[in-house]
Amino acid sequence: MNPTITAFKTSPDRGRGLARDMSVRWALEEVGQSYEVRLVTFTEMKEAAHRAIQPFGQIPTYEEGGLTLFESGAIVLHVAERHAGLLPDDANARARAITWMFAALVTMQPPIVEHGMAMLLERDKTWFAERLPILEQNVRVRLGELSNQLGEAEWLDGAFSAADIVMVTVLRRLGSSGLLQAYPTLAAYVARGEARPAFQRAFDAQLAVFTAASGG
Ligand code: GTB
Repeated sequence: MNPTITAFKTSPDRGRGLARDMSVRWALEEVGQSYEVRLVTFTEMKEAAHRAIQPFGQIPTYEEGGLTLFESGAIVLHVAERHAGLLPDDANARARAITWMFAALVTMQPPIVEHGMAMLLERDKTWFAERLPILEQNVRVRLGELSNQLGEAEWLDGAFSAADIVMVTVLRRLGSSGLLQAYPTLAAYVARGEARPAFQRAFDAQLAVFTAASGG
């Protein structure tokens, strides 16, 4: 039986693949696992039926037989653990890949999301002009550190892994901010991720939802 994930019925990202179902779709595509998608409205996300599987009333979720999961990182890890190809066999390398998944979500993501939310919601606030450079600098610090770590490597730690899915997905949140472009090796890293056929299939699938919802 195919797993079922949830995604926005109408994504506010307008099909740019920035919502967190993207990493789950990408992981499933990488391992060749077919999946179903249940689209939910913002209202449905906050209802009891959805909160029973996602306590915070968000997407994505993952249901497979008797198993129900939420948190995109946990779902990607689950997919990677159940299929070959997204985590190294060597125990130490596997632990390092999982460490990088956490680093993406817990160390890289917060300043990126904080910056994105301010750009979205605080532009009209009196403090915005003063706050923006601080938020940008917080992002730059992390991008600089990640760039130093990645160097000229193709992926975070050896072969492509679930860690790269999560990290590339997080970095894509920088979107049109222009912040990533100052770090050419990171921009190239994201482009390498986006060029993977599995990424493209995942991207096209979420874009098709937006196109259909907007009558295209
Ligand atoms: N930690 C959770 C996870 O990783 O699964 C976070 C899940 C989450 O933030 N889900 C968001 C959601 O359901 C959608 S992805 N929000 C509805 C709500 O909280 O009421 C976040 C997101 C939303 C919009 C854009 N965008 O427009 O660009 C990008 C990302």
